[in-house]
Amino acid sequence: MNKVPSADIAEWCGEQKAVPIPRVSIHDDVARLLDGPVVFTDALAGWPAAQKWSIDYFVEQFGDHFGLIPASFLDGSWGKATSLRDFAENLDQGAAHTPGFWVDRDGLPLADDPSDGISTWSFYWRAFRDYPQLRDDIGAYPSALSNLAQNLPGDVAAAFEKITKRDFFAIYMSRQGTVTPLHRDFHGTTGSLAQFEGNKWVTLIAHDADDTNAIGGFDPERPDFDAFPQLRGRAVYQGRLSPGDLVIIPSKWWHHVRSEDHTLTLSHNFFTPANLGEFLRGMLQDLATRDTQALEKLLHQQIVQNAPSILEDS
Ligand SMILES: O=C(O)CCC(=O)C(=O)O
Ligand SMILES: [Fe+2]
Repeated sequence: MNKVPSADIAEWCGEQKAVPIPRVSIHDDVARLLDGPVVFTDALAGWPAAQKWSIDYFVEQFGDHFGLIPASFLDGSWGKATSLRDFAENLDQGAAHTPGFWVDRDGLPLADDPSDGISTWSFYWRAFRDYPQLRDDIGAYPSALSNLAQNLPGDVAAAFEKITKRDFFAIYMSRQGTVTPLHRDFHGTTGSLAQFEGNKWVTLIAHDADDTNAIGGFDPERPDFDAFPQLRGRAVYQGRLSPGDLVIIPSKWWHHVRSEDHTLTLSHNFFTPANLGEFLRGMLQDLATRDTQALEKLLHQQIVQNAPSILEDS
């Protein structure tokens, strides 16, 4: 049967003993703790969202919102186009039963159900693009975090999001049993997950400068340290995220998340004085890639447009 570890008792992760993620108050002297992960237990108390947000509330407010629901966090190669209401009302049944139609990564309809019986999935919702008023429901992040991203002017944040193709804020609605596999967040940003409904079991693994994305193949629920010897001796933290909790995922730390219930979470990535440089470097690299493509297209057009005169001249 499912064992349900309590919030302050972590499990063994294979041969490695996991450390319970420290549960702290915004009133504690947390600066010394912030080298590693923490869960703030009272950070959301004053937020309007803490009183308002639930899956039912979003269905009431935005039920007709139509979205593409990726069936896999990392691959995103297919999903279902459905409404927020249909998604939420069919959480017990799963993707195969939810009204809507299957689409590939470009949003083109698929003739057959590609889900292969997979019924755990998340509605990753870039809600703040469509409904910026939701930002008013989010309060301040703990000052100890030195979050430089939270109060960026809207147009600056929008420009950054456009360039990186990532959002600083997003909402996850997830079916019970959904797993977000091990990964690290973009451009060295600090991650945070604010929990509004249901419980999540979070595993965090310290990063190393030599890490490559291959580490993402490690499954903390079936740990194989022989296949990933570089993870031997690495700090592993675990804890349960319950409504009202805010977990901080330090820059570049690997994380794996299991929804123990149907869940509602606000994800917020940000930069601080410590990782602003890395974020900007990552963003400039994105911009360079984008520019190169634009330049290529422009040159291509120029060449094609001028082709007749070149041909005439010859
Ligand atoms: O809550 C989850 O399932 C994982 C979210 C996450 O890791 C992220 O937003 O980067
Ligand atoms: Fe993440």
